[in-house]
Amino acid sequence: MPHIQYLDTRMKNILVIGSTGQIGSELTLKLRREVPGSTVVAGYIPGAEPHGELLESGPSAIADVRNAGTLASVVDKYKIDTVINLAALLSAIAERKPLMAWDIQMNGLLNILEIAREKGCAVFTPSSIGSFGPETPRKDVPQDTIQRPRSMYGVTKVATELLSDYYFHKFGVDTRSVRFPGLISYTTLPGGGTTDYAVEVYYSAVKGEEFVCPIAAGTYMDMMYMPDALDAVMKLMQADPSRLVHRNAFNIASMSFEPETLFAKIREYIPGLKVRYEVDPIRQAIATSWPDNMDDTCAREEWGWKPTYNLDTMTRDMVEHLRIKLGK
Ligand code: AKB
Repeated sequence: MPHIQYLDTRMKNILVIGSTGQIGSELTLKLRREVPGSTVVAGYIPGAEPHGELLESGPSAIADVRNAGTLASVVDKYKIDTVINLAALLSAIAERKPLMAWDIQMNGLLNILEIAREKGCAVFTPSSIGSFGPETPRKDVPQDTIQRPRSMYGVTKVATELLSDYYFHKFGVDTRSVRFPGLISYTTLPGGGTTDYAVEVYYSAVKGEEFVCPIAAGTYMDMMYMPDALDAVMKLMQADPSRLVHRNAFNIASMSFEPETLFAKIREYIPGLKVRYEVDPIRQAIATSWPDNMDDTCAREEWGWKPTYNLDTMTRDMVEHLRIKLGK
């Protein structure tokens, strides 16, 4: 336990930074619906403004992690007690723009943690399977293990875990996090990630278009359906702190597959799916350096993590929703 008085999580006035991204667009609405009496501010950067229900169902504000002054005024204005920091360049794009990735992921995080320290906020900043590297055990990755990633994204994710733990132990800031697998959803597309193929193939399948796969057959990665990922954030942020042995960041897992297994499952629902491989060397190098699957025992024991979806139930749901969304 930290030697400084522990700051309890409140989850009443919540700022979601990156609210229009793949996770934020769904998490912001879920928090507004499911946390009674909460104010959930949709933080965004110019050019990625909220629209529709996200804009209409609650307040929104410019919240660029690189601008500590504006962030602090949003935190003051809405009396924010919890910051969900989803600002990040994903793994493949971060390899193309490493300095920008460092700026957003590290300088941005430091701004948030300093504000949290001064104003007593809890902070959630996701880590990822990207925090592992080739020296990590390939299978059933333990909670505490070797993390020597080779990508800039991975470097920033390990540093995020360490810096968040530092602020907890040193200053008592209530930081908590999970290592997300590749996330699959039908609402908002991811962008610039190594696991994006596992979302994009569903769109191609439903549209009846050939899918060009950038990841080689046989490459296993942990994946998760978005509803489980959102539940993980809610459950962890509301967990009894006295049960948390770990903080930044918990392994969470629900399924691990390689491209051919996914395509075979989709063909059970859309038999005509056509796939051609055009392996992207940047994404493939990253994927090869990541483990096949994580062991999530600590998350299950310390805060009751339990996923609901498997590959079959996720695929059925994805296909159903995309058919409606795409009018197919
Ligand atoms: C990516 O592929 O970069 C992300 C991740 C696994 O963190 N989806």
